[in-house]
Amino acid sequence: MQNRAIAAMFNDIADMLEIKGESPFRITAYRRAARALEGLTEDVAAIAARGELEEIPGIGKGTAEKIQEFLRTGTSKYYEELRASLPPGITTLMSVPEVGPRTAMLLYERLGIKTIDELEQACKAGKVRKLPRMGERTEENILKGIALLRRTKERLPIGQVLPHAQELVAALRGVKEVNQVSVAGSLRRMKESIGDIDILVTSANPEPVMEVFTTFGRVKQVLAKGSTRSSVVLDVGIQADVRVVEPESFGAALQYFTGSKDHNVKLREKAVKKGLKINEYGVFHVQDDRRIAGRTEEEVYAAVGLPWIPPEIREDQGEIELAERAGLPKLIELGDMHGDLQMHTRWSDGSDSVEAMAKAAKALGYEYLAITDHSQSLKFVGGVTVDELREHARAAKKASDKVGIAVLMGTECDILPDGRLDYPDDALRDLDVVVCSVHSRLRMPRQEMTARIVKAMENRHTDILGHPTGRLLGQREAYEIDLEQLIDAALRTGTALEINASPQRLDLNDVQAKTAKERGAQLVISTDAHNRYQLKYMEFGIGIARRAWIEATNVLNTLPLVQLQAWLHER
Ligand code: DGT
Ligand code: CA
Ligand code: CA
Ligand code: ZN
Repeated sequence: MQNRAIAAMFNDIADMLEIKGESPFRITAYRRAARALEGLTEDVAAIAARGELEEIPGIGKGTAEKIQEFLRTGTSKYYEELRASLPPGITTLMSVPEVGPRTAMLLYERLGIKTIDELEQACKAGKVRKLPRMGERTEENILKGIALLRRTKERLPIGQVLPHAQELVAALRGVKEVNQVSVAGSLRRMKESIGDIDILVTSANPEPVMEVFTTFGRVKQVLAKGSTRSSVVLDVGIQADVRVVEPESFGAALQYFTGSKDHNVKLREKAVKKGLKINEYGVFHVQDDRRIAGRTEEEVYAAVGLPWIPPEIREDQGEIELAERAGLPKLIELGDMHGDLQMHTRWSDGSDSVEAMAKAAKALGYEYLAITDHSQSLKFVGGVTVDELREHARAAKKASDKVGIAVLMGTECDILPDGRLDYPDDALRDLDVVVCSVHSRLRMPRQEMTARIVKAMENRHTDILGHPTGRLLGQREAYEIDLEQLIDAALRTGTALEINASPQRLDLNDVQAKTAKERGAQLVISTDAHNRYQLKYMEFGIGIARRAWIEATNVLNTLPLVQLQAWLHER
């Protein structure tokens, strides 16, 4: 159905006529026509075919002609000419919350402003207040609008976004007028950073849905509120858009707005070869515009001869080609995890007891957990001394018996600057799980740092290399290391590489984890939880692993306890 596309064109025309200061009559006519099309349940092409366009309330002779032209050519000459007649960039100015069409044009004509940067400079220089109907207040408001626009344009780490998005989705799900709800976009693909939150909804009655969306507790500002689309800014400083789509188009819209763009481009090319076209409304035969799919994503992929492809791997990394040959991996799922192999307690810098962590792990359905407090040289986080290790192990055993879950006694042992480990061999020997990580002297030259870590992996007591690159998302770059050499060492020594699921780390990242997996390295996914709530971080680790095409068999802590212990003993 082209109804929405034509409505969008009419709204654009109205915007541009407003910029040009045209008669309010004509502007209103286009806005009314846009609304009429949006409210239509029947395909406008069918109405046009019966010659009944002008019978639609809100459609007149001029707009009816443009609808027919659009149905024939996919655009309208008048629309294209209008666009060409306006300075490029003028609609960019209108994206600043305080700037409407008139102001945008005034700014362009009087001050030659075409970009948001130029607008900012002009406001700061006090030039804007001298224009008619403007003042100091207007300047201040425009500057605030620009700041907000910039803030909301920044990307946020997924850890800061996902919880709010989940809350928002839950709030929408609670509205009785809502049928289906899903996040789309980069969040559904579990990218490590998110530009904005995209949500899709089906509802026969969008008004109460939009009301709940725009009044959600974490909304800081409402950017737009309409019957098919609304946008807000959440207090964490990220934009969220909700779109209401028709049930028959829900799958198509979900597919379209999940992206990635590259994946969608490839999919559309494939459709074209079959005489089909895919858009956010459905899959159609090019010849007669007959719809053949759109209600579910499965339907959309099936229409082009593919199985459904998980969102996390929709990045045009060969997934479409593999899907064609029915060769997609069976991606790991949260439910595959049997335990968590890195966490901290009050024995070092964690804030919960061993027992509290054990209870929380059990509540997550795990069969085991490893307590891996910091080692002795990390004094500033209360690293466990050799003397304390025995008592620490007794506490782990006690918690294990009391809670009824296997508590493995471990350490996150520091890798010293020369590559030795922070505990003597006879202390390491008594531990069930040894995770080794770098926490000091982070700025070594590449060869030295790589050799340091490789040496630690060569220690026969090392089981897992923790947060292999040391990056902190948005705060600290990775150490200088040669990851290929670390993977070589992992294969040679049988050391597992960690995907650290803490949203501050996500280390290995998706690309690195994919390389490690392809080379056959053994992986673990651990939360590095510092309190019992953080055990839930596993979700982020699973996201990274799925983006890395990882299957349950690639990950050690999907093993049942007995098999995990066998692996640990062999070493
Ligand atoms: P983000 O928000 O920057 O983290 O990344 P996305 O992927 O969520 O991107 P966004 O929010 O701009 O758009 C959501 C999805 O909508 C995107 O993944 C694919 C689709 N999409 C958006 N704009 C276009 C476009 O111009 N062409 C195509 N083919 N798809 C688009
Ligand atoms: Ca997005
Ligand atoms: Ca978006
Ligand atoms: Zn660590």
